[in-house]
Amino acid sequence: MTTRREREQQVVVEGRVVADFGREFLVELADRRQIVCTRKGKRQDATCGDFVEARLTGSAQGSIERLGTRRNLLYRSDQWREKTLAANVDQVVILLAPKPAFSEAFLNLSLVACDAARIPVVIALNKSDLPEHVAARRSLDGYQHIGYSVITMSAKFDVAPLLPHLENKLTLLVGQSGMGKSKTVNALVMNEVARVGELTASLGAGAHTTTFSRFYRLDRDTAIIDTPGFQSFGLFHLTEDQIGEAMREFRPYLGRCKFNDCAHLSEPGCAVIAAAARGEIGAERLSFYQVLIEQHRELHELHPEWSR
Ligand SMILES: Nc1nc2c(ncn2[C@@H]2O[C@H](COP(=O)(O)OP(=O)(O)OP(=O)(O)O)[C@@H](O)[C@H]2O)c(=O)[nH]1
Ligand SMILES: [Mg+2]
Ligand SMILES: [Zn+2]
Repeated sequence: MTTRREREQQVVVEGRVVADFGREFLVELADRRQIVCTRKGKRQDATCGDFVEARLTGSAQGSIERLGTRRNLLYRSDQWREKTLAANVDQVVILLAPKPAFSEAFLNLSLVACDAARIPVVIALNKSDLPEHVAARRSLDGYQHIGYSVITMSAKFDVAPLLPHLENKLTLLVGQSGMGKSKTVNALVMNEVARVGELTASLGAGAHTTTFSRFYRLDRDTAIIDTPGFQSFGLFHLTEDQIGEAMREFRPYLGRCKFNDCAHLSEPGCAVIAAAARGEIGAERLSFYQVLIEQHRELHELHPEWSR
């Protein structure tokens, strides 16, 4: 005779990670039941969006036994650690705001990370109800020019411009703290499901800044993942070539430099630098790229043990 508890422990179920609390994960099963899972003895390597097999250890508890193959994985990294953001998403919406003012470096780093992970991107400027949005929107013209979708919206008053982009997709929302990711999720779900950080007079992170990633279903085939804001999108895990290829307007010129191993910093006969001099590549984007490569080299020289 086996006890009920023993029988439950033998049951392996399939599900999807819908919240990543760091040490524990919320896994949604086929019948929409959600169980809290650990991942014992392993690295905490599961992430929101992962398909998993879990062994039941109680009526609403389990342990993740196996991760399914990932279609894609977005993560950031520095010399010390890697942080997964989500897996198996259809697209990323990078949420920006005019106030607090978004960082253009953050935007460029996010674009490189998404491109290197082969995940399509939409750039969304939120808080269009604020007067500062006009200048902020103008600063995004260059991104639209090189082929990115740029939309303007207000989580507070009008999320309609975002809707057609979300349909039948799993979207990952990323952005710095205070841009309005959680407010956007609440507007889409039409409920106060995600805690919004009402900024205090001191500015900085609100009291309700998001601390873990969570998946919200909008309809049967549409869902969105809210993530905690962060300030710097570290790309330590990428190679210099991957970074160069992720600069989409560089692509027509790659392979045309005088030297095969040209890093487009100051080498003679560089096709990328020549294109920038003719105005075919934006000076700010080239300078962002060059500073990134220089920082990347410094970090990798300090930590050769991690370099590929
Ligand atoms: N005026 C205006 N304020 C907004 C809009 N969207 C969000 N906010 C405000 O911006 C602040 C931050 O919003 P959140 O949704 O908590 O921002 P977040 O991106 O989730 O921030 P983290 O969780 O810290 O990463 C709150 O005070 C919101 O009320 C908007 O469209 N217009
Ligand atoms: Mg939030
Ligand atoms: Zn070059």
